[in-house]
Amino acid sequence: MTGNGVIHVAGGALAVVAGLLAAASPLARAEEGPRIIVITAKRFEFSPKEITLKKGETVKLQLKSEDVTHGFFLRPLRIDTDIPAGQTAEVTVTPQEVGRYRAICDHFCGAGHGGMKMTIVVEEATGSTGGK
Ligand SMILES: [Cu+2]
Repeated sequence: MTGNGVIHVAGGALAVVAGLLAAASPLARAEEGPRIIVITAKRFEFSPKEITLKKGETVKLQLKSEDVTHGFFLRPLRIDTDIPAGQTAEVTVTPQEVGRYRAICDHFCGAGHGGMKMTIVVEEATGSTGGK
């Protein structure tokens, strides 16, 4: 029997996980990093249907496909990426213009593809309060 061997393998896996957690913690402490917004893509919609960003604020969009490959295209914000089937694509964006933008899926994904879109609202940043 190789019972001891199995135990050793399990212990090694735990050590690897612990190592990964330790390696990740310095990043987790950097709270100045970009805000992360998760957007889910599936036939034939994005969820949420609308997000609001602040002008000049850098955000990281995590685009998750729950089924097939989708696209995410928003020319004014210079976003043009594919979201591979079942995977997550990341884009970092810093909007410079206030407005309402329409992001579309630009990778054909089926019958409802033409209606697959979402809205990204960019608002004026309200950074300083009480500066009357
Ligand atoms: Cu599509």
